[in-house]
Amino acid sequence: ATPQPPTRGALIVIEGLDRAGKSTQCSRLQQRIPNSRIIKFPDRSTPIGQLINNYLTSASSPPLTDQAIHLLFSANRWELLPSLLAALSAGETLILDRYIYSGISFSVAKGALSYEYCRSPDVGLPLPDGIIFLDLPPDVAAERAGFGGERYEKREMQEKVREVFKTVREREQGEWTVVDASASVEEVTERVWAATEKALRWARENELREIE
Ligand code: ADP
Ligand code: 2DT
Ligand code: MG
Repeated sequence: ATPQPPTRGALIVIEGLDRAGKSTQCSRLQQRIPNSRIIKFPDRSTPIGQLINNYLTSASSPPLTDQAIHLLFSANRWELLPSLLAALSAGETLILDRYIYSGISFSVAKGALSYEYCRSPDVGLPLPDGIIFLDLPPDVAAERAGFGGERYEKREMQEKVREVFKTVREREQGEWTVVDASASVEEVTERVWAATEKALRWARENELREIE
């Protein structure tokens, strides 16, 4: 018999505000899904990622303009695209810790850039098979460990980002699941898993699409 190409891997995105539990849930998912890998955006290890890291961690003046940093976040996704596509076609499932939805939400929340402007550089990237939004009020997030003091980790900014995320969930195509992230780690994992199983099934039966 002719050997069949492997089924493609699934593209699963975990989104949410800072300290919503994204990294915790990504690693728990990764343990449950055979042949899977976590990709974290921004990927600070690349040359573009280092520019992003400098922007987030230092109060350099003058800082990069809102446009410049926005485009760098998107470029950071485009530079990884060939390796993402290669992994997916080889059958590996990718669990993304943030994606274009953080890109739109954080930049729009700053107030100066339009929604259309912010989404346009990501058009053409692969559309996730499932997008799971971990929803947590910023005051609950503030009580969790891990406050880093990076550029966007301020109460007012987080409130605005949460608002923009609502618009993003209404406007952006894809299968969205909102999970109440204030539940216990185990409960959140069960809800994330239910959504993930759907995404894995979808990916077995459908071609990968692009963000339009
Ligand atoms: P993110 O990646 O979204 O910033 P993390 O997964 O790093 O969030 O979690 C932030 C902090 O909150 C960590 O100290 C983590 O152990 C804790 N945490 C994660 N999920 C929960 C939860 N469901 N309930 C309470 N604390 C949590
Ligand atoms: P972490 O704390 O998860 O490393 O995120 N961000 C992220 C953007 O503004 N645009 C993007 O495209 C992405 C992926 C969210 C670092 C910060 O970068 C923000 C928080
Ligand atoms: Mg994290």
